[in-house]
Amino acid sequence: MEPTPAPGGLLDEVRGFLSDLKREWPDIFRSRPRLPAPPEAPAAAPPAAAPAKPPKPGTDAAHFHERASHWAPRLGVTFGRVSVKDQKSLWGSCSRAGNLNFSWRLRLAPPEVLDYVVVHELAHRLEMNHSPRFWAHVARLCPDYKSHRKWLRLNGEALYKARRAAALLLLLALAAAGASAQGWKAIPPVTAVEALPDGIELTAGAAKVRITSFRDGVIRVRFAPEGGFPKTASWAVDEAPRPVPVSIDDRDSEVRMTAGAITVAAAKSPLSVRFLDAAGNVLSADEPALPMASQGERVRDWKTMPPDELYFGLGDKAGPMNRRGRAFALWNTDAYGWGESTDPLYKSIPFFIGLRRGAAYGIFFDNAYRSSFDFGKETANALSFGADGGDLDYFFLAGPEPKDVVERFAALTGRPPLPPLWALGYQQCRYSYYPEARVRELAKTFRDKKIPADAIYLDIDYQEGYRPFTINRAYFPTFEKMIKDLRAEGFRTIAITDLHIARAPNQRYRPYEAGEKLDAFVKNPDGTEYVGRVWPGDSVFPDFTLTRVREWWGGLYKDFVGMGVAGFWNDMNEPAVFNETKTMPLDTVHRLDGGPTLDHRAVHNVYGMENARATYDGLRRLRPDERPFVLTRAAFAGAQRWAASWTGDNSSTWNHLAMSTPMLLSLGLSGYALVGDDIGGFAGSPSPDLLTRWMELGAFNPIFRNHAAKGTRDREPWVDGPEHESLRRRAIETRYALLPYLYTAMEETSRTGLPLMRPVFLDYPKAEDSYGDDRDFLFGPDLFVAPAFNEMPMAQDVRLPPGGWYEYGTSVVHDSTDTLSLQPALGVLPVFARAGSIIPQQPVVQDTDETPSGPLELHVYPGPDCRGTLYQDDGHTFAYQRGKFLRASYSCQAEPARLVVTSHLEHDSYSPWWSSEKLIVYGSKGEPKGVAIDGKPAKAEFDRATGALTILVPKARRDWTVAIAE
Ligand code: MIG
Repeated sequence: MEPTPAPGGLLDEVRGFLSDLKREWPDIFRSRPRLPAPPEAPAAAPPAAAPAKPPKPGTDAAHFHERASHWAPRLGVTFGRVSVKDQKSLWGSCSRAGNLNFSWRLRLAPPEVLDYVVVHELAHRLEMNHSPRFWAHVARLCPDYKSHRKWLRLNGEALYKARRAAALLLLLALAAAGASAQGWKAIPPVTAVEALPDGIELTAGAAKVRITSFRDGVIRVRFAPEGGFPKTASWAVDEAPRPVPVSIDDRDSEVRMTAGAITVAAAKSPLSVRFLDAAGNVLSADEPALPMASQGERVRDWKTMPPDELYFGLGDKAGPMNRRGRAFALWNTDAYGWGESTDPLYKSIPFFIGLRRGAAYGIFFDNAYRSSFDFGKETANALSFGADGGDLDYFFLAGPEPKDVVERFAALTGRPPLPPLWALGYQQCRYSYYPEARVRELAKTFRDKKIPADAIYLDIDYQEGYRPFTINRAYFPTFEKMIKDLRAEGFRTIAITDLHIARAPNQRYRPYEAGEKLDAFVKNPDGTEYVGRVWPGDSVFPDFTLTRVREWWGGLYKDFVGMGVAGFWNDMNEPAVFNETKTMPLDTVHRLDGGPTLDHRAVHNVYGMENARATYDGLRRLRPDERPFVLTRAAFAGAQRWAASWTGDNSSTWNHLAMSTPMLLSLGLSGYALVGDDIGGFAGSPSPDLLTRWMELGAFNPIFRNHAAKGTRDREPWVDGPEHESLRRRAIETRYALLPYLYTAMEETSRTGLPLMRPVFLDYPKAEDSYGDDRDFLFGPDLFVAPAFNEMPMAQDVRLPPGGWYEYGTSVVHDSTDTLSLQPALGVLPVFARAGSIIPQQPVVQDTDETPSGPLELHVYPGPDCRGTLYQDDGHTFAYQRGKFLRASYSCQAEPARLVVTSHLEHDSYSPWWSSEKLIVYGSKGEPKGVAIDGKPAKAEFDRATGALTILVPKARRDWTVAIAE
C-alpha cells in the first residue's frame, strides 16, 4: 500500500501555527484568566424549570447548567435540563413560549468562555443572533457584555483555531501514516491503458478507472479500487447514454481522451484526471497529490480549488448559496427546527456547480450512500467528495454557461413534469386544520374576504390514530362531501399520506393487512419485519425498492382519488423514525427487484424519492389524464420527476425569511425547480410584519404555501387586522395576475429544467458582482426581485442585473449601473421588469378555475431585445402532450419615432379564456401621435401617472402588429 503524501509542507505549517499560538495565547494552553461574572438580571424573567436530575456538582455539566440556567430565562427561554452526552459535548433542552422546544448540543468549553458560548448558542438556536433588538437586550442585562464579547471573540477564535489545527494535524498524521488501516489508500500509477468504444479504461495496480463519453458535454468517471465495476443501476440517471465519438492520444506521462468539446487528460503517476475545454483551459482537475482514494468501503476524490471559484448546488443546504469554505453531509434527515448551520437536512442532491469568471461546469456524484462534500474546509485549496460505500462514480457536466450545466443535469436526472395550474395558486396549510367545520370555515373566509386561494391541506389529524389512508370520522363526519363542497368553491384538497403504516394486526386496517400479505415491508437482517415508532405508534415501512410494492402503494390512493382529493403530501419519508438515530437501523434490508438485497445505508437517501415515485405513478394509473400533484419532503437527485418539495420545518424568524431564498435558489440549481418553503415559518409564531413580508416574498416562490406547526398562532392572511390583510391580499393578487407569465415559465422548466426562481448569475454569468448575492433573484427571465429581510425598515442597496430595469408596473426605468438605495415600506416588494420584456398577465381571479373576466394583458417594457412568450393549455390534463396547447411569441421594436409591437401565434391548438388582448406599454412619453393595429387606426389611452399607454387588440388570437407613433 502506498503512503498517502501530505500536501506539500502543510504539516510543518500547522506545527508552526500551533507553536505561534502557544506563544501568543499562552492562556489557552495553561492558566485561564477569569471573567468578571455577569451581573444579576432583574427578577422579572420567567423561572427556569428545575432540572430532572441536577448534574453532579463540580462537573462540567454542573458548570454549564449553572450558566445556562442563568442566561436562559433572561432570553425568554425556559431551560430544562442538561446532560453530558459524551466526552466532548453536553445536551441542554429548552423551550420557549410553549411552542419552540429544542435540545441543543454544545462543545465543552472552558469556564471562561462559557457565558459567551451559552448566549451565542442560545441566540443562534432561537435565531435571534441577527436581531439588533436582541443584542440591545443582552447589553441591557449585562452592560459589560460587549467587552466580554470582544475579549471572548479573540480568545474563542484562537481556541477554535487551535482545536481545528489539532484536528487537521491528526488528519494529516493519519494520511501520512497511509499504511495504517484507517488511512486512505491512494491510487497507484497507471500500468495499462485500454481503449473502449466510448472512452478509456486505465489499470493502476489492482484498481481500474474508466472514463467514458456519456453524452455531448457529459463525461462519466468511475473508479473501482479493487478493479471490478459493479453492475449497479443508478437511482438518479434518467437519460440513456449517447456517447459522442472519442479520440485517444496515449503519451508517456498522460493519456488524453477527446469527446466533443471536452478533453480529459489522465496523468499516469499518480493517476489524476483533468477536464479541459477545446481551448485547453483546465476546467476541473484532481488534486495531484491525492486524487482518488479508498478506505475500506469508503471512496473519495479530491480536486484542486482555484481561489476565485465559487460552488453552488447540493440542494436544500442552509446558509449562503456559495458553498466555498464549508463541508456538508448528505443523509436525509428530519431536521425539525433546523438553523443556519444544521446539516444534514432533508434531501440529498450530490451535485454541484463550479463557477469561475463567468464559466461553469458541474459534477454529479452518483452515489446514494451517506456522502460528504468539502469545499476547502479540510484543506484550504482542495475540494473533495466521497461516500461511505458504493462506487466513486461521477459525471462531469460541461458549461460554459451555468444554464448549460443546469440543463445538462436536468436532462441527466429528469425534468419536473408540468404541474397542474392550480398548484401554482396560493396554498393554505397548517398542522392541522380540523375538524371539518374549521376547514369549511377556512374556505368560506377566503371567499368572503376575496383573498384568492386554490389549495387547502389536511395534515395528520384528519386520520384515525394517525394511520395513513384512514379518516377520523369524529372530526370529519362527512369527509367526502366536504371535499366536493370545497371543490365547488374552487378549492383543491391536498391530504397528507405518510409512508409509515401502523402495525395493527387484526384491526381491519387494510394497508397493514394487505401489505403483510404482499410481504411489502422492510426487514431486519434476521428476516423479521422492521418495526419503528412514528406517528401511528409501532409502524412498518414499505420497501419502495420493489416495483410490486410501489405499485401496491400507488393503489392505496384509489379511495381518496375517488373522493376527489386532488393532491398528496408525502412527509416523514427520510424515513423519519422516533428514535435516537431518527431513522431505521442501517442494517435493515431492502430487497430490490429480483436483485441482490441492499442494506439501509445504500437505500436511505433514495427511500423518500422512491416513495414519491410510487405515489406519482399510482396517481397516474388511477387518473391517467390528470396531472398529479405530489409534495415530498425527502428527495434524492431526480426526485423532481415525481414531486414538488418544500424545505421542511423552518422557523418563524427574520433570519429564516432571509435563508429561504438562497435555499430555494440552490434547489433550483440542483434540478429541483418546483419548490417552496413554509411561509411564515413552521416552528414558532411570526410577528405580523414578518408574516406580511414572507407572504410578499412567497408570491415569488415557485410553490406559494403558508404552513404552521401545531400550537403556534393562526397564520391565515387575515389574522392581523385589516391593514395586514390587505397587504397580504395584494401579494396574493399579484401572484394571480402573473399566472400566465408563471405558467409559461413553468412550461419552459418542464422542457429544460431551468428553474423559475434563479440567481442572477444563471442568466447573467458575467455579472460577477452578483455571485455572492443571497438576497435577490430572478423570477423567470424578466422579473428581478429584491426583497427586504430586515425587521427594522432599513435602506438597502440594490444592484440590478445588467441592462435596464423598470420598477414593476411603472415607467420608471433604471440602469444596472445605477446604485439604488431602497427603503422598502411594508407592503412594497421591490420588483423590477427587464427593459425589453413583454409580460403576459391576467385579471385577478379567486382561484384558477375561475375564468378571468377581461382580456389577456401584455405588459410591454420597451428596451433592447424586446420579447415575451405565452404558453397556455387546459391546465390539468396531458392533452398538451398531444399537441393541445397555445404558444405565442411577442416582440417589440423601437424605431425612430415609433414603437412596433407584434404577436406571432406559433402553435394554436387550444382555445384560451381570452379573445382580446390589452397592451400596456410603459415608458410612453405622452399621448401618442397615432396608433394602428395592422395598419388600421385604433384608440389608445394614456395614463399620466404610470406613463403607460393602453391599447385594446380585439380578436387577438392571431398574428398582429401594433404601431405606436410617438
Ligand atoms: O413530526 O405532519 O415537516 O410540515 O406539518 C412532524 C405534521 C410531522 C413534519 C412536517 C410538517 C408537518 C408535520 N410533520
